[in-house]
Amino acid sequence: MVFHDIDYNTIDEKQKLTVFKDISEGNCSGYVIRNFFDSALLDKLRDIFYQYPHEYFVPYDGFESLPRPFNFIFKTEQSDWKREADYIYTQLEKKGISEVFQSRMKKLVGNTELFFSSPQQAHSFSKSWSSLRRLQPEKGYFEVHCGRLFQDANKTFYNFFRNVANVDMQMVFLMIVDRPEDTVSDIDIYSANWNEVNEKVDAEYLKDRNGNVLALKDMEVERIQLNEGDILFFDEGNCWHAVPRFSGNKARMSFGGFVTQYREKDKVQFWV
Ligand SMILES: O=C(O)CCC(=O)C(=O)O
Repeated sequence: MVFHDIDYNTIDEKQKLTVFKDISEGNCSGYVIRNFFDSALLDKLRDIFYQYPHEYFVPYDGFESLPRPFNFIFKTEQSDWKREADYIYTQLEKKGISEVFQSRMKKLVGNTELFFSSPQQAHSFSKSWSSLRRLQPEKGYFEVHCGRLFQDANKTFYNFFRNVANVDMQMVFLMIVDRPEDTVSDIDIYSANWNEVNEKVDAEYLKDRNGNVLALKDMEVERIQLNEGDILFFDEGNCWHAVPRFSGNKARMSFGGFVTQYREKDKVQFWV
């Protein structure tokens, strides 16, 4: 697996980075862009999370997300999810984060057009272009998964989106806002790709299309380390990945969202 590792401050216009094109065409596995956000911007993200009334958070075990993940909306009140999406969208605008994020992104994507989901969007399930997630020490983690695993469970959404977008190319951006102490890996990305490996047996085993059971512990894995403010891009839909449990006192906060390619145009949509 090849992950390009570049400091944002060293990128000059002549470099013409094409992050999403490279990932979607399989020219690399992903990009880590160091220092994409500085500490002042990270503080603003923390404020957004902590200023949201705590009693509104749905208490999942060791995990909170603002807004809650879109695949939970059918199980909960739509109005709660909409309030969360509206809150984060408005705050990101107000604090100037959307503007900075978009202008910095432009430096990474060549001619690819960027489209950001918003609460005003009439014809979509998605009402926010990003979410803030917090995992608690010892308890919080994300078991091995990949985006395509969830397409069947969210057929209505994906069939709708499929009309305009190549939903099988669902990339992701992931920034670490608060990094726990002593973390070995911020995210483990396995060499298993949905094209060959399309079944999850349990938290430790996957199954390929020939029926072979594969142990994660024997698989090639990229253990990505991100500092606060670094951002990672990869093909979340097809590459199996996991966020391991961690210890200590500090919670892990991440800021991220999906980035889906359009069909007809060199365009991507940021959404959650
Ligand atoms: O670290 C996170 O916030 C979640 C990353 C992840 O597993 C995903 O985006 O699919």
